[in-house]
Amino acid sequence: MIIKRYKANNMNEAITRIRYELGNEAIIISQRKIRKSGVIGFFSKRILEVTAAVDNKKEEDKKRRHDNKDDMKQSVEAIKRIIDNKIKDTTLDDKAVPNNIIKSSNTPRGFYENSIVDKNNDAIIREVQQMKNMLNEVIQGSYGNIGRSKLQIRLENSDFSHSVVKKILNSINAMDDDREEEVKLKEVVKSMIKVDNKELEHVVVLVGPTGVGKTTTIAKLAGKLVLIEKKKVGLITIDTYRIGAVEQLRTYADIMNIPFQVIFSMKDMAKAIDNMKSCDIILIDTTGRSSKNEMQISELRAFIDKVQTSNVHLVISCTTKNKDIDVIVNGYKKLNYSDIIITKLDETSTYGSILNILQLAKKPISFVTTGQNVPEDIKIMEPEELAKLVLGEDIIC
Ligand SMILES: Nc1nc2c(ncn2[C@@H]2O[C@H](COP(=O)(O)OP(=O)(O)OP(=O)(O)O)[C@@H](O)[C@H]2O)c(=O)[nH]1
Ligand SMILES: [Mg+2]
Repeated sequence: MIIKRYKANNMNEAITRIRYELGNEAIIISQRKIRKSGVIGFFSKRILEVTAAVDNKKEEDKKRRHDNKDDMKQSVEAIKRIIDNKIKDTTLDDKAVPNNIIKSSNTPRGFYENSIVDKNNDAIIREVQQMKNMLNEVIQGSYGNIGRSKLQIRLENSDFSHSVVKKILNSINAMDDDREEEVKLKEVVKSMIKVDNKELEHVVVLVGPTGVGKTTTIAKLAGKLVLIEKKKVGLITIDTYRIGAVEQLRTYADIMNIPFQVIFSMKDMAKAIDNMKSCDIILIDTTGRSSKNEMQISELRAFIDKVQTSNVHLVISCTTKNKDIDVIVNGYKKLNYSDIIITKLDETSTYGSILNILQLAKKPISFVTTGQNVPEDIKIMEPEELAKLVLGEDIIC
């Protein structure tokens, strides 16, 4: 607060001086008539003494606010320009955002020249940082939907991979007729689903990652073939790696009263198959392997080569993440699988993964499994039924 006294001949003169020196915000605290000091003053004319005050903090704040406002305005302009560029790329990454604008004193003159370069004001840095976060959210949220049709958003929410979504949308766009979008969508999805309806024959090998349900599926298939189709079935396992794996399959073989053999080395394979030559179908269970482990996959390949069959089914769970589907489907391609068995349909409510698997594998689905019950939870599903699942019109409970 500044307090100042003015002596003037009249109030007009006092106010003019006060305004000039203290500004328009100044207020008059008091006024009184006085004589000049000293003896001469005693005989002189009375003059006016006016006391005025101004809140200098207010003035400083106002000035600071004004400066800050300017800075913020410039920050916003700078960010807006970044966003304008970035919206085209749909993301706003850290490299593009004002940390370097604010902190770097080496920023070349030019684009950010008049913005906030060289200002180390913590408050502004914080605010700009908050704005950056907010803008990122906005871009990834509502702005992320710009240019995306309802259909695209729906497909993405069904867990279809980007390439599958793109393929579906392109196919629909290429359809030059007046049918409803929903009808076209179903037709496109159905056309992307291939099912292998042919009967199982000779030697069938199941391969796939750990825990997807290979052994359980072998037991289900054996049950279906033996109990319903009255076929002669033999079971072989090469899974001596996991404790209990052999017993798991032996138990099913015992219950169904069918031949069962465990293979410990490659040279035993031909012999075991020969021993079961009276069987209509021989089902071979394998050890769950990571598709990333090339040595294990090569080992499996050597076993399969010994079997000399073209009936190799890749077993994969429909709960597998998109990125993992890619790795599994491609990693197992070395085994030249002929079909896909998709398991655990009962464990999810979005089935986009089915199309993702098929698009990458480019092989038909032989079976799907829908629960843990042996032998009933296995079936062949037609493209129509699978399309309904994939599009969310049906679910497996
Ligand atoms: N919910 C559900 N569970 C299943 C299905 N198929 C198998 N499972 C379960 O998945 C678990 C693993 O099944 P396994 O048959 O042992 O899997 P695997 O692929 O042989 O496993 P490894 O031999 O260890 O590689 C078991 O608890 C099964 O009951 C299915 O369709 N739905
Ligand atoms: Mg197993």
